[in-house]
This record gives sequence, structure tokens and C-alpha cells, in this order.
Amino acid sequence: MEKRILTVQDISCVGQCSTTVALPILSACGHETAILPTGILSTHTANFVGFTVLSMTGEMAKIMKHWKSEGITFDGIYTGYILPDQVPLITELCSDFNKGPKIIDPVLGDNGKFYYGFDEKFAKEMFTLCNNADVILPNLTEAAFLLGEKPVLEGYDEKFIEKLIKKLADKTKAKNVILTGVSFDDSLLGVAVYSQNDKVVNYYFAEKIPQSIHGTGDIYSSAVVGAYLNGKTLFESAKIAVDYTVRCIKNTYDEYEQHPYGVFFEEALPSLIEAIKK
Ligand code: PXL
Repeated sequence: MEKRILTVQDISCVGQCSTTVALPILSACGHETAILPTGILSTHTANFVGFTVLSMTGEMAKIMKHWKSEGITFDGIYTGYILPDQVPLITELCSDFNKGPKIIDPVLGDNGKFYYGFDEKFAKEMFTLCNNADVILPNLTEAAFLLGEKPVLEGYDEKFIEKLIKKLADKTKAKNVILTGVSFDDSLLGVAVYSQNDKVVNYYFAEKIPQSIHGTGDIYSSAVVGAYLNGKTLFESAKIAVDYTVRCIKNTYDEYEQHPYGVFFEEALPSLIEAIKK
């Protein structure tokens, strides 16, 4: 039977991120996907000016109350971009409505900076959401912010990454951590995957494309969730999602000037489905 997964993140009406990428990716991976929008924005907050933001906090509480009365539960919950006052509600959601893995993409920032409207206080709230998660998927910037540290984005070595990922797993008590945006040289970019089970860090790298495009984090996390809930191991899922994300970036690279705000993830969906079927 199909798994029913709930994804909790905003609807950016234009922007190829959050719910508008999670929903098609999870559907393509064969999962029934329910959504809980945390906000409705005209666009995402990274490449646009004057965007509108409507917080859905009040409506989220009403939606959850109705779900409770209907006895609705999920085979997994995957959260992404949320707004600062929503952690208590989402914590309740994860404890009362979830019968499967709790997967948290702690969306806070990138390239050493917080996204618009986020700060250290919100990072502390996000930290509590990561507590006891099955999987968390921070990038290097988010990993540092969760730990209250200054992001280190270059000039680091394996020892540094291993210390960072283990500290994050120990402090949050997350069972698994996938750290994204790891690169030890100019040619390769990838992920470090750590599991509390074996206490080992494994890496997977692919070709580094010299352009950071917005929304790739959401595409990556959605593909990991899609593969993982299909029974792939976490490391297999991490690999499948790297290969898929790189394909999406390659599809977009030539048109970056005209389309700088997101990646064309749609055309590469068949390759993701193939990788999951293997
Ligand atoms: O891709 C993360 C993300 C999701 N949603 C909104 C954002 C961002 C990052 O900036 O602004 C609204």
C-alpha cells in the first residue's frame, strides 16, 4: 500500500521550492502526500523584493483539531520551511499524528546567512524540533546555526566535518544526520551521512557545478524522503538524491541568467523514479 506522508512547509506561489517541489517529488516516488502549509508567500524570500507573507499558524491549529477528530495519522512527517511561532504545534503534530519517521529539514539559511526574518532565537526553536528526529538534513550553515556557532564554509577538512556532524547528532539526539553542501576541493560537492547506529560518517560526492541556485536544498530533501520511504537505506537515499539534484542543476545551468530563482526539477523526475525502482 502507498505510504501517506505529511509534508509541513510553506507554499511559495512562485519560486520552485518548498511545497511546490515536495509534493510532485513525493508523488512521483509513489507516496500519497498530504500537506500542512506553514505560510503562503507570493514568492520565496531569496531572489525577490516586496514578497508577501501570510502566516498559517492559526489555521494549522484548526486543521490539526479537525484531523484529530477524524483520527487521521501519517506514515511519516517531513518538515521544511516553517515560521518562528510554529515549533510547539509541529512538535505536537509529530508526537500525536505520526506513525513513521520524523524527518526535519531545519530550514534556517544558506551561504553563512539566515534567510529573511530568521535569527538565533529561531535557530534555538528549530533545534528543539530536531530533538529525537529520525533524520535531520541541515546544510553547513544550518548545522552551525543549530549549534549556536559561526558557519565555516571553506577550508575545512574531514576531521572538522566529522566533529560537527557528531556534535549535532549528540546534542539533538537525532538518529541520523545528512549534512549537505560538503566539499573538500574545487571539483566535488556532496553530503556527509552519519548514523547513531554505527557512529560512522560516510560521504557521497558528485560533480560540483559552480553556481549556487536557490531551492536545491528542498529538492534534495524531498528526494531523500521519497527514496527512504520506499525502503531504500538512508545512505542509498542520500546518493539517489545527490544524483537527482545534480541533474536538476545541470538542466538549469545554461538558463540561469533568465531563471535564477530555482531549478528545473521537473524534467529529471523520470530519472529519480528509475533510481528508486532499481
Ligand atoms: O528553500 C527554502 C525556502 C523555502 N520557502 C521560503 C524561502 C526559502 C528560502 O529562502 O524563502 C519562503
